[in-house]
Amino acid sequence: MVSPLSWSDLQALATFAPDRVQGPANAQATLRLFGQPEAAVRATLYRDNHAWCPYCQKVWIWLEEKRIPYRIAKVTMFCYGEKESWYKRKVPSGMLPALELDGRLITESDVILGALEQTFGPLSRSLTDPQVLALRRLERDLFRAWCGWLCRPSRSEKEENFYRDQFLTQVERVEQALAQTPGPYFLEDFGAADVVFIPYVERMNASLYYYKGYSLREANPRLGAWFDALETRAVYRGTQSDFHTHVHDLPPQMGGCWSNGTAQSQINQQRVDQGPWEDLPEAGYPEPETSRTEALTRVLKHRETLIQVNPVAGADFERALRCALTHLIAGDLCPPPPGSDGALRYLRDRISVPRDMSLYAARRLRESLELTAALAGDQPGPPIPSQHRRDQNPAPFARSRG
Ligand SMILES: N[C@@H](CCC(=O)N[C@@H](CS)C(=O)NCC(=O)O)C(=O)O
Repeated sequence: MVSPLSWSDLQALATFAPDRVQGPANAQATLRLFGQPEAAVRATLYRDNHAWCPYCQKVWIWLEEKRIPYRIAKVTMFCYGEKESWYKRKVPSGMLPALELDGRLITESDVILGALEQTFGPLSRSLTDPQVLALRRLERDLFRAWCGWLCRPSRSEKEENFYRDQFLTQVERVEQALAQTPGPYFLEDFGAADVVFIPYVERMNASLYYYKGYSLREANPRLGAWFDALETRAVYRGTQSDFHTHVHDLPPQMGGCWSNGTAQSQINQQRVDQGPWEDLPEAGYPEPETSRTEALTRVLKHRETLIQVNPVAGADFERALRCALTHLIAGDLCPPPPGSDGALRYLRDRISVPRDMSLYAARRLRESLELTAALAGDQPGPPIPSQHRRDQNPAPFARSRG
């Protein structure tokens, strides 16, 4: 057991400094150039602050895969804060995503992708290619079956099984579609068809594991191989979220997610909420060497706001946080002040991927917050609301971004 490092000691170890503009896809960038001059920028993507919006992820991946220079402007979603008035003047409904392309404002993700395709050419095949169109319809069928199972409470086991089977029928169609080509993607190369499936299949994998005890990625070999192939792509990894983030961002967006209460779903809920987080079927690629420095650097950037907005933080949360960060970066357990366990767990439960940091960095930070909290006690943090996520209001962080 050691004493916590000082903020300046920690700062000296916070060496994560990726190139947000020219380097790999990342959620913090506001400008992406892909080696081109800023004058080459013709597009601005308006997407949500927290990278929770699935339709935004579709456009985001498309722009990154095609390496189109663009700006990013972030907007608040209704479920976690107040919509910016400048955005309501632009898009009165407040809906995301929107894209400004050569000064023209476009809404609706499919219309946006169509306009991008017309301007910059298709990503592999066109969205209007007959095979891509058929796959887009399949994606919608899968989406509807997922909502049917997840987003309504079942009145009986029979009804629950009925909706589960409806979903599994659609999954089988997806497995067959993936089997049509020798590679792991929907068509011969990675392309628009894959981009259309990514956002919701990622959310299905997370939500069904947690609420239904069903592991989409593990139960279906073709989908498993598809996820593995996606994770070889830096663009996908840069936009990828994790189970904890999705299972708690979806209920207010979808109007509720219902657990089937099975023993497996309960085991999975415990693992996602309290760890251990290793081996969750949410990521299959090896942990990057930078995960700990990434987590440390990201916390330090916002440390004052993180302390201010924590509703259970007492006077000594500042020291408790240094204890957790000392464990994160030096590997030494460091006893936090008595009574700080609830505040540490409040923070553990509000790390959002990829908004705050990447998946492995978040795992390391959650682990250090939990191991440190456990030295003080077993007080849980305040529960995560399911009707809204105003506990995730970005406004104080936007002010402190500087
Ligand atoms: N059909 C639209 C759907 C877009 C949509 O539903 N966006 C949601 C976020 S995922 C939204 O902006 N809702 C308003 C809000 O939450 O603030 C599209 O494809 O772009």
